Amino acid sequence: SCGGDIREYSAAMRPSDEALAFDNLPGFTRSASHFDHAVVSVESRVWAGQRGWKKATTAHIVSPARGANFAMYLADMGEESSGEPAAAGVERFAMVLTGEASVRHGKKNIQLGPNSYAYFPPNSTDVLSSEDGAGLLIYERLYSAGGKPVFSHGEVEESPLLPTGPEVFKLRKLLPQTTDYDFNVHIMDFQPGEYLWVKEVHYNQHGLLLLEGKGIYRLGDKWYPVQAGDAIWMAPYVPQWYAALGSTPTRYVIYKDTTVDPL
Ligand code: UGY
Ligand code: MN
Repeated sequence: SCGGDIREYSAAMRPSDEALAFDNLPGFTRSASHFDHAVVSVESRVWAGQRGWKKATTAHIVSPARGANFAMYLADMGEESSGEPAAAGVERFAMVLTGEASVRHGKKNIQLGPNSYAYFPPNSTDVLSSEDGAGLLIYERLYSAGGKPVFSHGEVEESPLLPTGPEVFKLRKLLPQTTDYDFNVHIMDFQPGEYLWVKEVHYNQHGLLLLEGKGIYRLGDKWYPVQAGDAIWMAPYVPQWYAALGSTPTRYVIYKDTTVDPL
């Protein structure tokens, strides 16, 4: 029957919280993939088993299939899980995002809590494991520098702040800045309203994970609203710029291939 039901359209007047969570909109994603950059937003993770990872799943964000010289993925380690060493000649950097992992390095058993990291040089035999579960960010690449990189580990906040020239963001580099290393992992902190001074274009590649905060990332001629959990791949020479917005600071972690001869 008609006439009896009163139909109101309150959603048109004032969207519900659910409607405002755009990531729940069917078929909608902020993820984007272009020849020189990609955004992999939180709702686009695909978890799968991966050789070498026991009782763990991984979600790849960047790999050479994109033309990258590195791989970037998340590892969701379950109880009593482990990650075998990387393939021969491959170096690995792991940062703990959640939970607790450990590394057996020689006779030492190193505990890695949230916000700590470890670097495994190529052909390291050290095994990563977790008793109660952990969420990890992993970077890997075929080592190319011909030096002698060594195992190291640390906690982000204990790494010293470095000078940034005209930039206002706070900068840490988690690996030694020597020619023994062909990449580094930077931690960058912005207060809301702070932005990159340099509208960067450079030969280096990046794999970025936004750990906290939100803002606008410019990649090429596109502008992406981004929030904690979003990941970004930047190819060589893609114009890149970030402004931190909202009411809380931004922190991101970013891979950069350094001291590699661009020729
Ligand atoms: O070091 C860098 O290239 C860094 N500032 N890039 C970036 O944040 N997109
Ligand atoms: Mn850059």
